[in-house]
Amino acid sequence: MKTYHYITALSVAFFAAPVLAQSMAGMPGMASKATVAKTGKGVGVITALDPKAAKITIKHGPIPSVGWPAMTMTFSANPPTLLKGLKPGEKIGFDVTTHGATADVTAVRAQ
Ligand SMILES: [Cu+2]
Repeated sequence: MKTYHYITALSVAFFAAPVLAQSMAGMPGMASKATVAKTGKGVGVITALDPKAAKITIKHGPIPSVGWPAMTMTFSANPPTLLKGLKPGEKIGFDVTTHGATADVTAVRAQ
């Protein structure tokens, strides 16, 4: 009986090992996919500006190239100087670069 249990445990370990190795190998791939930069162009209305923190909040339309539906969200301005002269309520076109869950606005155009 003792031998039987030992063999069972061993065979479970043997069969589980490749699965475990495979899922661990998948993790770095997923991580790098999440942090890979994507770029897109959007159009929206500025709802808030925080020049000190270099933040801009935009109610924007869908941006398919980064997989976003329409939403209101806050971006980091990169470079921060692109916030100069902007006002809440202004309609703008903008370029965005995403890094996983965070996003930078990298250019702003008058609409
Ligand atoms: Cu968004």
